[in-house]
Amino acid sequence: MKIGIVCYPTFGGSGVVATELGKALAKAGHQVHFITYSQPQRLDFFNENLYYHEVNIPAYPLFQYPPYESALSSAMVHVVASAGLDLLHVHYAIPHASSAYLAKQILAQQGIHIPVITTLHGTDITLVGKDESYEPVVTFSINQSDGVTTVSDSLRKDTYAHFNITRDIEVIPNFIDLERFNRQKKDHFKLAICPNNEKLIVHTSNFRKVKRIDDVVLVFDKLRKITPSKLLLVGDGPERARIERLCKDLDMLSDVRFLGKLDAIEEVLSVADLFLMPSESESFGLAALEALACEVPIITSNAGGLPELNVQGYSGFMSNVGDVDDMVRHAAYILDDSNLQTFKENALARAKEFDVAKILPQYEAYYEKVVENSKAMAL
Ligand code: GMT
Repeated sequence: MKIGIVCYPTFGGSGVVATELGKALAKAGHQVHFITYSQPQRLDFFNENLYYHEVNIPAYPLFQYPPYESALSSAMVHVVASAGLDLLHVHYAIPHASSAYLAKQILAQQGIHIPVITTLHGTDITLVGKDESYEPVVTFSINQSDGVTTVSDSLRKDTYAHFNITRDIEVIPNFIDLERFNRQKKDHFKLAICPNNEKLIVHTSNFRKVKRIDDVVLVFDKLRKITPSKLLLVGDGPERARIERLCKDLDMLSDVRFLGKLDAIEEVLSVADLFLMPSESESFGLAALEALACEVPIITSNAGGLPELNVQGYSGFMSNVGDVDDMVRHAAYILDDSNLQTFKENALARAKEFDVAKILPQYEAYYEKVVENSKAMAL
């Protein structure tokens, strides 16, 4: 099949999932065309089935806000027509689904019928999308898509709850490439950070409010008094400066390191003992799945789709959002030397259930179904 993939190319779960999906589809023999405004962060793999088309957004003094959606629709029109695509798969509703709708209408006038699948990732529904500035367009473009998927059952329910959706939604969870995400031997790195054999706690995110990084810091501050440990904070974003101040105020800077944005996240996870994700809302929690794949148990909140990933008392523990003391109690239990190895083994076993080899066929089957349905509708 020839598939066009549209996504945000920079750091962020939706772009990572879209790019990894495209790479896996290309390896499986499909022809994949990425249509994005810059080269996707994880597009570090090339084979004869992968193509990348940059969306050109010309500047003009009149444009206070460059009309990205129009440029994106035009790029979709060009690529679908010139490459003879069978399907457009857009990730994150805003504005990709409405741009795809416009491209589809333009192509129909040229006698080209292109089905569109929209994958909803989380904040496009739970946060930004339901704002009245976007809601009518999001509702319309979800309803007009030929196929819609969400990354968890929780997000599917949220979509029906927040929008007037009149169509079926398929759940296809996030997945993991276990060839890349696995526990590597990095003893020298562990020794450099934890010279006295302390336990290593990791949090990775885009440092937005929804991630509740204050809770990461507060959990760690209490935990280090029970179990000698160090904290690595990976990523960057609007909350970082405030969180650095909080660590300074709590006199923790000797036990905490801010690593900033990092590509080789699997190397850090390979030396970690515990991963923290206390998010306010999380449609799936891809970063937690990456940790599990590197044999790192997880302490998460029970928000959104996290209960579909984290198995209570097996891969880690869940607590109510903001329940710092409960998280500390569970973290200390996991880190106890008599429990840690079992949790590490369970973490890997749980990650294997989301192996790309298991999830890719679900996307392929859904693609076939949507393309067949739309051919039948066009007759
Ligand atoms: O986590 C983020 O804030 C980034 C965001 C995105 O859309 O780029 O991630 C969302 O999509 C991921 C991939 O499907 C999910 O694993 C994350 O849980 C989800 N984030 C939230 O719902 C907050």
